[in-house]
Parts: sequence; structure tokens; C-alpha cells
Amino acid sequence: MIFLDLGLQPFANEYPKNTKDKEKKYRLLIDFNKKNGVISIKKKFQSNKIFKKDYPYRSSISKTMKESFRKLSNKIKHKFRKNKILEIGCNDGVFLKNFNRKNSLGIEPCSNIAKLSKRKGINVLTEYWTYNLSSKIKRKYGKFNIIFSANTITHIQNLDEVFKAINNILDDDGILIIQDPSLLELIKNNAYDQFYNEHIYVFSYLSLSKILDKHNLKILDLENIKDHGGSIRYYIKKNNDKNKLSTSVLKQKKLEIKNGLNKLETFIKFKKRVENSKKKFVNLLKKIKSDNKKIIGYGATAKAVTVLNYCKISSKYVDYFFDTTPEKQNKFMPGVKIPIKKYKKLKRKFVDFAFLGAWNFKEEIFFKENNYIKDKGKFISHIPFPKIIP
Ligand code: DWN
Repeated sequence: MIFLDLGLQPFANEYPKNTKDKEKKYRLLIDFNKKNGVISIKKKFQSNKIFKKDYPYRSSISKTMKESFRKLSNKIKHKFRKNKILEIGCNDGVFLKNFNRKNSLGIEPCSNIAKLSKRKGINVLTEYWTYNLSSKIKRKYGKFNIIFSANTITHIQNLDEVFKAINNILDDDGILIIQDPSLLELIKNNAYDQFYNEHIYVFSYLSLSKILDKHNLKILDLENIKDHGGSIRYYIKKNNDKNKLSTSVLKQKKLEIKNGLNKLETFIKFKKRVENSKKKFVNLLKKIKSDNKKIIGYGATAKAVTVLNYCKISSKYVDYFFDTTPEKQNKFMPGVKIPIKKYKKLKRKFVDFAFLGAWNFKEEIFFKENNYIKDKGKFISHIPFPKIIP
């Protein structure tokens, strides 16, 4: 059942080089599956249409994520004492660089990004995650006792194949660790910008556990983490009656039921809040511009592409975006064609307001821009509702 229409959208990570470049567009509709509670985008794209040889997103681009993956690596080494590790969607090696190169393997289909991992000495296969690939890997490397995947599984259309392939090469006693944005946090934060062509699914514990059930996999433990505006890290094993569910799993299940994640009404209420958010955001920008102030964007994120195109915000409101990613600089925000410039520290002389495209890194950004804040520079965030901060 479709509950939200975010309008005509371009592909999030395809930054045009010129304002006249033609872009592919699709209608971004969000669906609630009454049977299993899965939230997905209606129009689903195959991985090879999105993750190609010039993918611009690098996971190591923020200190926050580097630190988060470093801490997880230490935990895996000390708590699980398992040493043969496979990562699905290893990006630039931000996680695997913390492990012994001999016992680890990364899968990354975007060749430009895989190259960055290889430069760190990591063994990487530039391939899409499929059942055939898992069989090929099993023949060459055997099974793995840790399989990790961050912000990747939700990007692959065929979940049955994803988990069949994982089952094929996970040791009987192995652990699958996956982390992705939490549906509960998305709903609480009105973070509708987590929906775009790459985020095919947004999982809740309730929906993911149902999908895993079919594959004889069970979530035994989970952690709510701050990554990407609120994510859940799931610890999953092959189903075995001896394995007990942790209290955190039971707590999450209760919380999601209490917050109605299994009911369509919850998402209809969410849709109304999203529509309100759009009105407030547009009015806020209009008011600021009527006072002759300058607004720029901070972080040319995939999320910001959804917001700008849904709210129809062009360079009439936001002059340009700053971004630290070389692959995005000197290009334009998809759809609305706002220029993206190489990042420079914010200066009050040039900027009155900065719209936080990368709101998920608010703490890191505020720390970096403390002089701008001291000089009474302001940020705008649409999360959890449009407002000026501080
Ligand atoms: O799931 C996905 C997530 C993990 O990454 C992908 N589908 C695509 C991507 O989504 P995103 O673009 O919304 O992710 P981020 O991590 O919020 O992007 C941050 C952007 O902001 C990067 O382009 C780097 C930039 N940035 C910056 O310019 N200055 C980030 C920080 C912290 C900064 O200080």
C-alpha cells in the first residue's frame, strides 16, 4: 500500500556536470507491505544501474564513521574472537582496514571505490553480491565466520538471493552483522530523506526478522547506534534452538509494536508530518531570502537530493553546496542543479545560513565550524522539523 509520494526524483548519486545535462527521473513512492511490514520504494532499480565505475560516495569521508567502524572492529576482535571476515559492500575499506589482510575479503562493485580499498592492501572482488558469487568465493576461500555489511543490504533488490548467498558461505557457528538506518528513528525524526533510489528498503526489527526467518537466520542481539541519524546493528546467526534472544531484541520488538511499526495508520500519520515539514521548510527559506540573507548547503548528500527535489528548492534559495568529496565538487545537485563547491570553512562574511544536507554529522560539523557559530552564523535543519540552529 503506497502511503507517501515524494514526487519526481533524479538518481541520488548521479551529479550532473552541467546544468543542461539530461537526467533520468522516477516517481518516488513509498510502500508499506501489510503482510510483513516491509517498507520499500515502489520503483526498484537493479544494482548495475546505480553502483557503477564512478560512484561518488566514500565512507571514510567523515571522522564519525571512521571512528564508528574502528570501535566495531575492536569489539569483533575482542568479543567474538573469530578471524575470517567477509564484508559485503566494503566501499573504500573504512572497516576492513582494521583487520588482518590475509583473513579478510571485501566485495565492492564500484570499481573506482574498490580501487581505494585495494590501495590499502585489502583483498577486494569488484562484483555484485549474488548467489553465484558466493559459490565462487566458497570454492576459492571456503566459508567465513564473520560476515559484515553496513548500509548495503537495503540497497539490493532481491533480498532472498542476498540471504541465500550469505547462508551459503557463513560457517554454521558464524555471525552475520548488518547495520542499516532504523525505521523507528526515521519515523521519529520525520527523516523522509532516507528514501531515494538507493535505499530500496528501510528495515525495522519486526520486518527484518520476518525476512530472515525464511532463510533460517535469527537476530540474537542488536544495538541502536547513532550512525547515519539512527541505525540498528543486528547480530544474526543460523537458527539454532540453543541460541537465546538478548533483552535488547525483546525490548526493540516491544518498542516497535508500541510505536505502531506494524500498522499502516502510523505511516499515514508520518505522511502528514512529511507534508507539513515541506511547507515549513519552504516558508522558512522564503522568509530568510526575503530578509536578503545568504543560504548555502552543507554536505551534498543523497538525502538532500530527496529534500530539494521534493520541496522544489533551486539556487533561487540555496546559492551553492559545500562538500568535501572530490567526485562531487564542481558538479550540480541532481534535479535542482544547485552548484557544488569544494569545501571551505564557513565564514560569516560570506554565509548567513547553512542548510545541513549532512544532518547526520551535525556534531562533527558544529565542532568544525565553531568559529562560524561563535560569529552568530546559523544552520538550518529539517530534522526533526524545519528550524534554525543554534
Ligand atoms: O546509504 C548510503 C549512505 C551510507 O551514504 C548511500 N546510499 C549513500 C550515502 O548517503 P548520503 O550521501 O546521504 O551520506 P552521508 O554520509 O550523509 O554524506 C555526507 C556528505 O557530506 C558527503 O558527501 C561528505 C559531506 N560532508 C562534508 O562536506 N563535510 C560530510 C561531513 C561530515 C563534512 O564535514
